[in-house]
Amino acid sequence: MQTIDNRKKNATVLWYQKPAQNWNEALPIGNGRIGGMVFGGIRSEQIQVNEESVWYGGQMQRNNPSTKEKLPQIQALIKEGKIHQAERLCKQALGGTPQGMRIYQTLGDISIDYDFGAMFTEDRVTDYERGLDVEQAVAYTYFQFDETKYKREIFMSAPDNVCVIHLTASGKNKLNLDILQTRHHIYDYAGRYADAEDSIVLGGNLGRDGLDYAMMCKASVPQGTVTIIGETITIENASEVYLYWSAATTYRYKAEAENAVDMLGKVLHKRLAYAASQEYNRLKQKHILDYRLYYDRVLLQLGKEKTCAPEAQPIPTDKRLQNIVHGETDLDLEQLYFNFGRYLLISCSRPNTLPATLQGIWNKDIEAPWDAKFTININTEMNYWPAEICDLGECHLPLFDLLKKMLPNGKKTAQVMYGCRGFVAHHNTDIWGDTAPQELWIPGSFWVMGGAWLCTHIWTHYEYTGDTEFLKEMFPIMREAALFFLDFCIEYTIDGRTYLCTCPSVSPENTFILPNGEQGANSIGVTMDNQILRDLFTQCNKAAKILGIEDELDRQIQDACKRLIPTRIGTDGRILEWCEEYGEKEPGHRHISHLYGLHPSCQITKDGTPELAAAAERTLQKRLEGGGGHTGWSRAWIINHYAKLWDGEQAHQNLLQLFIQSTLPNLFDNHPPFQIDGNFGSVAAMVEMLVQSDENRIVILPALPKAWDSGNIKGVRVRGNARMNLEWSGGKLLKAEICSGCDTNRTFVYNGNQKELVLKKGEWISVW
Ligand code: FUC
Repeated sequence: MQTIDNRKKNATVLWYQKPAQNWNEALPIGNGRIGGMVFGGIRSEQIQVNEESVWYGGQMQRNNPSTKEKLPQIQALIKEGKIHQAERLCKQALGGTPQGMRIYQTLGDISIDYDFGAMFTEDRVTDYERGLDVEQAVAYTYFQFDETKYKREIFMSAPDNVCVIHLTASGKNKLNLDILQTRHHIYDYAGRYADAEDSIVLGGNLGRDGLDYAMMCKASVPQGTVTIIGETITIENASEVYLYWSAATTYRYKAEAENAVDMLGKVLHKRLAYAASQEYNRLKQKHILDYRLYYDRVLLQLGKEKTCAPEAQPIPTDKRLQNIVHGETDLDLEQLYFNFGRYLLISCSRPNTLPATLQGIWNKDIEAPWDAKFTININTEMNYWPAEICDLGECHLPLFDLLKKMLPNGKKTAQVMYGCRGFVAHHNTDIWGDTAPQELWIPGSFWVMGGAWLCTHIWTHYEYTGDTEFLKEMFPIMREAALFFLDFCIEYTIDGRTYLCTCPSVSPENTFILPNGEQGANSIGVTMDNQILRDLFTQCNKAAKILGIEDELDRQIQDACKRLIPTRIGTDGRILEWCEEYGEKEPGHRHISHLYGLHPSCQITKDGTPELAAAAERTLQKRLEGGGGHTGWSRAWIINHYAKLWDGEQAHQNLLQLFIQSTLPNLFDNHPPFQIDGNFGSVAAMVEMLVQSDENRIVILPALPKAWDSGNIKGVRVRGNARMNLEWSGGKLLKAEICSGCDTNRTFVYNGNQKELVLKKGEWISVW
């Protein structure tokens, strides 16, 4: 029998038998505020580090003053089908001024260089292993050189807001080390921290109107010596070393009477001194307990306890990923991927931190791909798909803080650019909550739905938590978002019926071909916009009812909702992406925006709207035939879509494809390059395969693939403020239990059967 420990290691530890050769092999740690990528080098340990607010430059005003004047002309040209002319004008009059917003940057690196003596060669090192235990949120490296066993443990504690590194060597006086901090040679000061004999500090400023930042490292040794030489902490003759590291910027800490450098130094010095005053095991246990408060809420077990040969050894993660490429089934790896995804969310998005960027908190570059911003035409939203269903609702909160920050900017953008009331945001935002368009990119930039889509997350959080106070606090933002569209939408007639439509808009980021051969992206009444608005408007109405604010504006929103173009099916049986049936330049386009209604929304359902569901299925098939799903996040969206279509086999096949095509050795999602949305999107999809809920019903095991014939999941959340446990075997449900956060009636569906149950607040009851 394979031991339980081996199976547990398979499902909860990412581990490798050689140091990371590049960043995509390094292992991520983080506490929401600070993050790091651990390489596990032998002679030199490198930890690439981030701090969430290291964004270049200050807040800008980028609203284009010419938009208002040119908008009617752009809209008229689009209505007349003169897309080429309209798009030229869009580029001139709709772009942000300046074109781009602020960017998230790497903070730098910590290096720990071991001096093993002049005769050291790596080929004499044995028993090397490095890993990341996602159940404990601790990274480790072990190896042996000559007779000495070396060990490192690294974690990023949220309660103490520090990175803690514990280095040991089994022999006496074996640890002789140099520790250095760097930032791509672009820092203003570095050296010994004036008030300490054992700490180094590095800092500078982040550009025009930018924040100040600093990072500090402190060393402590029970025996041996710590000296600072220049910028380096040097340690001699130790057998145990504790390093404490942290970073901060003036985003959260404001300098008042004193200068920023002194202020940040004091903040960090105090933080590190407090961490160092605590006994290591206590610090570590505190970190683990805090982390597990989130992590332990959900447990997924796929497959039965496996039996295999007694000599069976666990296999390193990178090799197991390769085995999937060669057609092996590895349910433990699927479980590990699920656990790792939850680990990532807890490690990069916590209450009172900034939300997860395109790379979570982990970015090695000064100029990162897509600036490591918040791209809100799918990516940021996808980052938060697992939050509620995996009972990590608190991890969702940073997104709402960002929305609050966007609100005043978005009201200004609405008014200055479009002459509209309400709140608008385009397809990106940054640390300052910028809402003006990003770049002059025809298929992406001129899209006014970013704020609206984010606002649907307010409703989602409410649905899963039943938190009326939260809804009340956030409701004004939803209403402002809706209000914008009451002013912005124009009338457009299709087949004799007049609808309210967004214009200009794009179906992110696709390009159509008109019957005359002209290509374009900007259009009117795009399907995704109608679907997002249908959600936003109905959610505003529902919230108004709950909060007792059913006023005139609420009625106007209700009327506007009735005048949106319904989701329609084209002559080839697919969902129409635009309001007319156009040709597509890229049939396998990565965005599948017109299936927003299927997922993340519940407007299209298998049982409620079977014709639309069948059309959605044909849409997916065509996208896949055209090469769709080629980016990690696109594949993750497809898995969710198939889950919603109750097609477990397709969902699972696409999950495997994600492992094969879009997963890096450290299990990070590969766009390429690394982008974290695919990790989060597919974790969400794995739950959607097992349980789905909307306001009408809860569907149990809707998309169970044959490969998952047995298993259980505990603690997942469903809409209506409830949590569930499920167990199945041989593809059949054994047990389903639910505990609701309120007294209510719910409908359950399993395998075509329906059941209505009365639920009592706080009581677990058996459903099947
Ligand atoms: C959207 C996507 C790209 C990428 C970028 C960050 O523009 O179309 O694939 O994910 O965001």
